Amino acid sequence: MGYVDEVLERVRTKNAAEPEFLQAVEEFMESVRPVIDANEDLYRKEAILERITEPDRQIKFRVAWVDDNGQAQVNTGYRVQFNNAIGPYKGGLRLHPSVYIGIIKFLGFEQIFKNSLTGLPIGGGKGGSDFDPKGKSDREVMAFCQAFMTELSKYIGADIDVPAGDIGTGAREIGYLFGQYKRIKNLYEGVLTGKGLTYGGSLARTEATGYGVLYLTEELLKCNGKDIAGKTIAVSGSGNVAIYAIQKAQQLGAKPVTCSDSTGWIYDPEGIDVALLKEVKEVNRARLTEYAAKRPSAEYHEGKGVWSVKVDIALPCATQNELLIDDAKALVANGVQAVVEGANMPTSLDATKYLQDAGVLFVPGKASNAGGVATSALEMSQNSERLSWTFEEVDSRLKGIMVNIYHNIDDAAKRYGKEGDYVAGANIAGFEKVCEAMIAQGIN
Ligand code: NDP
Ligand code: 2IT
Repeated sequence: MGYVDEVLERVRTKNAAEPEFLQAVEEFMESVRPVIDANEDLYRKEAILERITEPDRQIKFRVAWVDDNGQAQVNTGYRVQFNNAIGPYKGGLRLHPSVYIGIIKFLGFEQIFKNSLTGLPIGGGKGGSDFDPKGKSDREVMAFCQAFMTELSKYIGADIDVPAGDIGTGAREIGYLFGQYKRIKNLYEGVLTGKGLTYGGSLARTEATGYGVLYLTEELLKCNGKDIAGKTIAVSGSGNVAIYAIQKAQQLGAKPVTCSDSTGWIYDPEGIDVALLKEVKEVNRARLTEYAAKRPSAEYHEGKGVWSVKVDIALPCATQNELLIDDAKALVANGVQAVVEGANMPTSLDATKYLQDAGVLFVPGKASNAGGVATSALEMSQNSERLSWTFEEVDSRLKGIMVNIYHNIDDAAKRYGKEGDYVAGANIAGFEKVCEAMIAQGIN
């Protein structure tokens, strides 16, 4: 058996109860197979694949807090510090009831290669908890965040590990987490990103992931002889990534006609009203039914369905495995030209293959949603020099990074005879830098 298959078998056996982690590893292994096969003896001797699929450490802890009824509640907290070959661990904190170690490991693993693709010095990590912020009062969220950080603070630091937002963790949560870190450590440092603008945050970080998805999409289309202007787009999700993807798509002359949340979805043939969506989701923290009630042109549907709409481009921006094989078939039947991931691993492996085989331009999240973490790294730079840059400066760097990522993944795919396979290109380009750094630093 070849080295790749040997390690894949071992990873499957060892992590059998973590399907999302295995899915991420399987995609990665298939992509880097030609790189490994070209120099199998070296990589085997270095145990590079065993080392890169085994986190540096996994921290798991109890988070006890008191709810508004005076009742003590207990959640589980996680931080997986996956790989710091090219920089301090960096990656978000997910607060969602579905969180368990397999979710955090898949996200941390993806983060290694994503962070490498940004070209900035950041390693891969991820954390979170099975805490559900939905329906909790601000005081309950604060109590949870303070308890969570009380333990997490032992393991992180501006030069060690720098967490940020993800599903369920936005500006409010980052504020409470930062306040508690500062109180415990008596240290004012850039230990988190996505901070508020009054205490070390960067302009354009809020917009960065969604904007970045569109900057990459624009370059992808341009280099494939197409234009984003005039395109109709299906977006899923209605959180941080989705909102700013919709906003930038409109600025580029495209028309996003859908969005969704965990209970239903909106079809708005006149184009999503971003100001209204922001009011419903960012200010009122309400359901999309409220959007439909205030927007005569919008239809609200219960359940899933955004991929059934006829569009030119699909941008999954909600969560993992939200675009499955039947969705891919529906999109292709409706003539979709590009699928660009805003979320992490939103497309299942069989759906990805179906789209690629049908000639759809497909870009994986580790490349297309890297604008968020890239701008987090820019926030770290600003914190280190104790300065803050203008919105225009950060935004123009973000755009440059996304254009660069597109060309790097395109080149990597071509170098291995896989032109147009951006999944292979992203994994290969992300892996090459981390691999070289790991080998240079010896066995550890
Ligand atoms: P938010 O919490 O702001 O929004 C998440 C959105 O997805 C909400 O609309 C939510 O609906 C929906 N959603 C979440 N889980 C599910 C689910 N299980 N089923 C259906 N819908 C769901 O998160 P973000 O926008 O920050 O993150 C979205 C995706 O983008 C995630 O995959 C994240 O890892 C990824 N990402 C985020 C980055 C960032 O900078 N924030 C950077 C790179 C990637 P509801 O409100 O009903 O829960
Ligand atoms: O998945 C991701 O890249 C994020 N949630 C952002 C991580 C970060 O450190 O900004």
